[in-house]
Amino acid sequence: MTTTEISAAFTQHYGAAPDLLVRAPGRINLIGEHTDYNDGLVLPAAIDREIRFALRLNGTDRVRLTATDLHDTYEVAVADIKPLPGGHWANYQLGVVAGLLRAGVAVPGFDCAFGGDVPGGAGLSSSAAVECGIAWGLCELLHADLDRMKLAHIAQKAEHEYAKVMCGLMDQFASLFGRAGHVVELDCRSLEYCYFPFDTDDCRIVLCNSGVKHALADSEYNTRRHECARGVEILQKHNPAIKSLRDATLPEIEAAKDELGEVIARRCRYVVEENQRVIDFTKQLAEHNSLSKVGELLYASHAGLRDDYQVSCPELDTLVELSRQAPGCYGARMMGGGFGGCTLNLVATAEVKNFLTHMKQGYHDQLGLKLDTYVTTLADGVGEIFE
Ligand code: GAF
Repeated sequence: MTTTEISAAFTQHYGAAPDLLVRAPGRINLIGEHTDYNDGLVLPAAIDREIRFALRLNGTDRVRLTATDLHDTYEVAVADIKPLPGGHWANYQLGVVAGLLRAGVAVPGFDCAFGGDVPGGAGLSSSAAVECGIAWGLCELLHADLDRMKLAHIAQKAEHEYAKVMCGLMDQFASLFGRAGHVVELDCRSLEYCYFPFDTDDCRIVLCNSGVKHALADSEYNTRRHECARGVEILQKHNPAIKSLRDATLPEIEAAKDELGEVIARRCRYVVEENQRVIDFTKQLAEHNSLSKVGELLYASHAGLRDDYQVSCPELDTLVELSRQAPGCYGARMMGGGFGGCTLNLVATAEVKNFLTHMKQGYHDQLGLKLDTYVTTLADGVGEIFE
């Protein structure tokens, strides 16, 4: 849905024009997967796929929401907000309102129509975009002075408490802190961050959407978190300085491998190696800019996610294998939580067209599936839309 369409839907439903239009982008992540909730490093960016909101305070005590893409509405009194069962789409907004109230922002009734072009279930964090857009938009309308990091935490908590996914901070951070033409490294422990220009004259970030989202994605995500926490408990017995997997080393994991058991040892090993890959990746970006070197890191990340962290699926593996023979492709890996969604591919700008043809044909030939692709542009984080 375009901004004009969302604005028109707002006026039709609520009988007046909106006071504020907001855009909140989806995200990609170059490298650093499943490291955010382990106090580790991530390297995401906001992209030119976004959720757009039309907003206005309505002078009542009621929150009224219209999901324009779903042709559905939801209404509740602010005082009655609680998590809705059955994965209801309104949970993301309601969770944010609950978080703002807890942070001392007196949220009154408001009207909101929203929609956009972040494909759902593609691992591009449409849910984080919804959370961050409503959080920022309400603060604008209410002149509430919460900084963006605080908003990211409120949005993350909404995901925990209302969507019941125990996510890390990466997706919300990327949607709020994106900068056009840049990727941003976040240290999820210190919350320090650093922007790196990403030059698209040479290379584009291309997403290949496997078109699958396995039902177990959310439950397996929470399981991985528990496995990592269990790993830390065991490693701590040997070295009390280990507060999270960020602090562990490969020799320490090797030494404790009998106690950890095979599965947890693999999870721990993957996280430690992936953190190192983020360091190696940003070093390349800052110093050498060798695309084939960063491409190798992407393939290594995928292998770890597939074999040790075990969050890939046959469709994603097929796409990554196809990319190896694709024209102009430096590297590829599955992206996001896993069990479906997109692969991220680094592709020489001059070869993007040939790359897409190769991938679409190969995916169809091997799995009989249609492949949607997105050639992304790196965008600014959440902000107002000026028409
Ligand atoms: C999902 C989560 F929401 C993020 O916090 C992150 O853990 C990611 O999976 C995996 O890197 O997108």
